[in-house]
Amino acid sequence: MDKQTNLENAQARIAEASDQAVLADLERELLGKDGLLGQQLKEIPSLPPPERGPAGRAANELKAALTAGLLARAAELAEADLAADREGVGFDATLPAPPVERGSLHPITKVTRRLVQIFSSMGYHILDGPEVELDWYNFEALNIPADHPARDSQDTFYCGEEGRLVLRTHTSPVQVRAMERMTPPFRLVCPGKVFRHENTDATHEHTFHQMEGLVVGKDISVGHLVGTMKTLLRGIFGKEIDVRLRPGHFPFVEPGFELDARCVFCESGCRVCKGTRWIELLPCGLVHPKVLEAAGIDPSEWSGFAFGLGLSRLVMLSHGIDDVRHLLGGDLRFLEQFSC
Ligand code: FA5
Repeated sequence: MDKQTNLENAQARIAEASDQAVLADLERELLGKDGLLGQQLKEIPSLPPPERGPAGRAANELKAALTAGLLARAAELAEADLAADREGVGFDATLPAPPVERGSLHPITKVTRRLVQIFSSMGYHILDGPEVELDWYNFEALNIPADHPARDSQDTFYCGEEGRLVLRTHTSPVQVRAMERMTPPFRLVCPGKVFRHENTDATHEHTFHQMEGLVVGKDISVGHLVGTMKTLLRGIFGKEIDVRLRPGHFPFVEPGFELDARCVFCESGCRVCKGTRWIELLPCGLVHPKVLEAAGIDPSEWSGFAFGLGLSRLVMLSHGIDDVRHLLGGDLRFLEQFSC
């Protein structure tokens, strides 16, 4: 059979295809390796060289003709299906529409947005920084040299050559990047994802969220820090909440503190505050002069405070979630509880 007849036969079969499944089989048969086109392509290498060019062009034309025929028939069948639906039982314009599934914001996104709102209203810049960070910004510039024991408390994912790159273990490196670029006075917060090589449990994830805060200005004191934290808590919980400071050690702040907030869930001790009436909220302190210096800011002229809020922990607290692993576990049944 000559090539023209082959093409005509194929076009006739396409025109007769009774539904999309038959058409799909036909497409495989005609355009596949052993089909009409495949056969024609296979013959080309065995042809005398002067005939190969024209044979290649003919194969391309065949492919274009078959593809056009298949597409046209697919469109006809789709139109016919639609028409049948309109006439038959498949379509009833009076039926109520199926419910639309609504997505929702992740609770971490919601609390982040709320915090951004609170801090923007106090004139803070909102910054972002890289999740894959240089060792310098994550540790060295924060007064944590290579042999410092504080590195052990933030189990690190090292990546890149010679351990120069890490997945940031906290949002504090954004502080340093910001101080390098900005001229004091300034205030900023930087929410984001951080990573630690943790043995995970109900309160420890390998990937979680923090929000760093930094204020640099003249005569910044612990009083400014406490006042700002109380404003933050008022914004989140909608009422005045007492806070207290305990000594804490972080090489990039001096003095360093752990800030606790009065339990918002009870009057006399509960599961969340473990009966103490205080909830451990965030580490903070006055920026260490060496950190200011490393970023090119004169510590004899400027001072500042910094804090590192665990966002995952805050979401757990405000929603009574008992396991941090639910947050990024991807279980929609968990997340659907927060839709609104
Ligand atoms: C820091 O990461 C310091 N960069 C915070 C800081 C900033 C101190 C500025 C002083 C000044 P720490 O390792 O304690 O500190 O972590 C801060 C918060 O992150 C903790 O209070 C906790 O809420 C949260 N966090 C720490 N590890 C995990 C974890 N594995 N899973 C979930 N949340 C965690």
